[in-house]
Amino acid sequence: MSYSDAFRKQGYIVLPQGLDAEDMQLLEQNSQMLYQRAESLLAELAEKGEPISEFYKHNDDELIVVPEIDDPLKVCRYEYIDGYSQTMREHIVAKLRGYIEDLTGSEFVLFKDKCNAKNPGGGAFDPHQDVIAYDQFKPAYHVTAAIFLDDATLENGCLHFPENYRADLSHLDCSVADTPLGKLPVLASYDGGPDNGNIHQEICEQIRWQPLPARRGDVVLFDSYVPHYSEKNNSQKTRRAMFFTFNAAKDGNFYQDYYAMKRREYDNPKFHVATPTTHSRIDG
Ligand SMILES: O=C(O)CCC(=O)C(=O)O
Repeated sequence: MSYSDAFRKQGYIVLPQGLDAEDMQLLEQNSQMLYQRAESLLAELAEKGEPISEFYKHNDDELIVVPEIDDPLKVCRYEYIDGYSQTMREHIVAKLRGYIEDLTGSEFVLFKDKCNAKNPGGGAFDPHQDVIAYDQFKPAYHVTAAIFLDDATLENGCLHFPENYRADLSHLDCSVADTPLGKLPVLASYDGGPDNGNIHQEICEQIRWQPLPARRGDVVLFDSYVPHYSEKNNSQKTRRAMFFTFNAAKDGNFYQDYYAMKRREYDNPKFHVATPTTHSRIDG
């Protein structure tokens, strides 16, 4: 099966070692710089006693950092990588966009990005479809490139994808979205409460899941409809992965609008769907 057939069927594909040694060296240097910035922002804000949500209302071009649930000084993730780092924009993001354009045969632009730190003992993401979190913006179809700065293993909480969720769930009567890949299902998810954004449990149980361990340097491309989850990191080391989400260029460029909204509404649970942060938890 060709890459694009596999992508159409499963909603994801792996490009083994899609980033070469030179890319990884550049990525490593930049991610260390970005991580340090994220850490020092948390420390500065804690020292000043300024709530993070207030800080971002008047800092338009700063890296966006989200702390761990149980430690306001520990980085859970950071975002706005392309906006903050010219090197990342010109080398890594450009390369990933090229992969997506080759795969789909159309032009794409960056929609959002992030680096999940996934620290020991934390970082589980419940089963979800990414598209649920993006519905306040026009594009209805996105492709994410996940890249791994550390091997993603069963122990440290690698991603899990379905073998073929559309076949598993073909009997379900659910809403569908029109996408460049045809009609794709929008699965019922919890709205509010501790499971906000997660796919209903009884649906998850009907999906045949498979783990997708990945090596440092691998690239996984997945669309915004394919359900996925990851378990917590049971190892002693942080597992770093970056996620660059693109939308079709014909739908418009929303990167700056997305982050302007995120800065205004930092605590909005929309921006924390199925994520392991306190913000994803709202009272239903
Ligand atoms: O970082 C992970 O383990 C999973 C991330 C994920 O599922 C997501 O960001 O949608």
